Amino acid sequence: MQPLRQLAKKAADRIRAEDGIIHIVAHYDADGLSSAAILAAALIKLDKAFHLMIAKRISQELLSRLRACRPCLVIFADLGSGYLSLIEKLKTDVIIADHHEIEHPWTGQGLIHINPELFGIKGLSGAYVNHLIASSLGSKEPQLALVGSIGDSQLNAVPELLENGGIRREPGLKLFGRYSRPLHKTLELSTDPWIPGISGNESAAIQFLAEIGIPAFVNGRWRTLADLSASERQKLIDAIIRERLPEMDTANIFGDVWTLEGWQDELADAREFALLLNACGRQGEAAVGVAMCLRSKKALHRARELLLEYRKAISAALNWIKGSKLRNGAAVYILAGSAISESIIGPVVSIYSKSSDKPVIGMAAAEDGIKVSARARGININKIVRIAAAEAGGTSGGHREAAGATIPAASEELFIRACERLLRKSL
Ligand SMILES: [Mn+2]
Repeated sequence: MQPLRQLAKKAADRIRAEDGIIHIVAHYDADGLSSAAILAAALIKLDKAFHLMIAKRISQELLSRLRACRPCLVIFADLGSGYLSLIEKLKTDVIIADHHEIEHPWTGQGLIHINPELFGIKGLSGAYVNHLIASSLGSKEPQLALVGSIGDSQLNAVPELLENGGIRREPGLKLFGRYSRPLHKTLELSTDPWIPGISGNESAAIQFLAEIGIPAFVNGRWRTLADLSASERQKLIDAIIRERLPEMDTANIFGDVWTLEGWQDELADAREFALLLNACGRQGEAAVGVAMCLRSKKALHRARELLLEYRKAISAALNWIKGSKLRNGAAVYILAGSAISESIIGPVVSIYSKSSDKPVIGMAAAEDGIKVSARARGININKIVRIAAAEAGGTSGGHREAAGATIPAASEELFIRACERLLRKSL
């Protein structure tokens, strides 16, 4: 990771030298919002003036808005590498700190491009790349870098982040609400993994705890998963596996649990932190997510409300899919129109693709055409989406197994035909 660090230092030097307003444009998911907060924290410490914009993608419209600010330095965080030919037209100094696939190699004057893909390094997040810049500026936020990495499932830098301190890793139950929900609620509301006979049934969850001898209510308050002693936790794990998960993949329920020291309630759990950030960004209140990263208590309250709305929107979308006839070819196509919001089509396709052995490609109506989101295992879906989107007159960006694109309205048939041709060739 040495070459990355050198580029990060170059970026840090450029930032230090800037006396004007620094414009940051960050992606709107958990990785992008933690990237934004990491940069913001560093710039605040240096007393630099900055302006922050959160974007779903780079568009002509976004670039015109930027250009109107006459920026002297723009930092693109967790986006940009897929849109070099558009960014080039900004004609200003640019730092791109991203990890998405690179559209074409522009090495223009005034560009510092930091992306692990440049060196063939995989598994690093946008937040980690921005953490390298911030570290070079003397501001370390390894906890936020971890949250972003978890949000994007890019975990290769985790051992290094752990060395910075402030993060505890232990094997445990991958259930949400470890700090924030009564234990029986955690069990009841667990949908991934689904615990047969308990998920979706509050009284069954309470009864289950009583049967295995774990008190749910002590000293006038409901206990959380984090309140359990080590032996109680073991008892719970044994009981779930023995009695409830005979045919289920138990790996699904166990995994690394990350505790962030110095953070309260659900923010102490890095997975929950990432989920809250995603909810803020995708429910259209990205600023709340960034403020939460910068430790605003009010922002956390608002984020909780947004998470409730986000969960509702996702389960409504999954229900819509269940009741719809999907197009089936070399991939499964979800043509959602305006039935699913473009800002959640990505997470919805992600969840749906877990139960599909074919690539899954979702499409939803967007302000500027049709938003496409694709997931696949074992093939480079990004390449396929990139070519198909270009044939349909659109733009794209993403990773090997998760890609997104925007194509013009009414071009979905063109796009699907191209995907089918390319997929059949690659299978
Ligand atoms: Mn990312």
